[in-house]
Amino acid sequence: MSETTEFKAGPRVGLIMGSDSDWPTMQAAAEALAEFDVPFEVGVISAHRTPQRMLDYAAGAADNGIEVIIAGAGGAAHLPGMVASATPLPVIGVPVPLRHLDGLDSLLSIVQMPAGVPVATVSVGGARNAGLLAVRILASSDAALRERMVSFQKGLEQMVLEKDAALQQ
Ligand code: RP5
Repeated sequence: MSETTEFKAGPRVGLIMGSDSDWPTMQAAAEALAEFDVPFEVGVISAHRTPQRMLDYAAGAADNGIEVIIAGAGGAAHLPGMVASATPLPVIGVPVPLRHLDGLDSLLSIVQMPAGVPVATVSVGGARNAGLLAVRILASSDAALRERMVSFQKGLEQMVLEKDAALQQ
């Protein structure tokens, strides 16, 4: 063993989805987390096809070091809400748009939670914002991550200013 033991951080965010068909939408959340070097795990967990696996995952997530869960699903999108019912962790729901109804079904399935069981729902297909929101939640108790979020926001501001400047020429 080397003199310095390399510390490898475990996943802080659980990024789960109801089907592998959700991945083309959900990978934007993975990319956002990777941009901030936030360690995360990815998994397919179906509320309807693997209900016990979903409950086991939700119940064990906090003890496994997960701090935020991002859950994406489409159609009768019960995964985020059911996961939120079985964990004390913050859950961010991503309505995945499917072929029918343009994702309105997914949105309403996720956003209309009963009082007492919150899910922070992002826009239809808004997986990037889900990743960024997870970063912000972690950053509330992580000064280094907060600093990175501040410079990310400055980057957004700079981008708009440059576009405006280009228009003025
Ligand atoms: C939902 O059913 C999944 O989240 C997915 O959006 C949708 C369709 O799943 P597949 O039939 O493509 O596996 O539970």
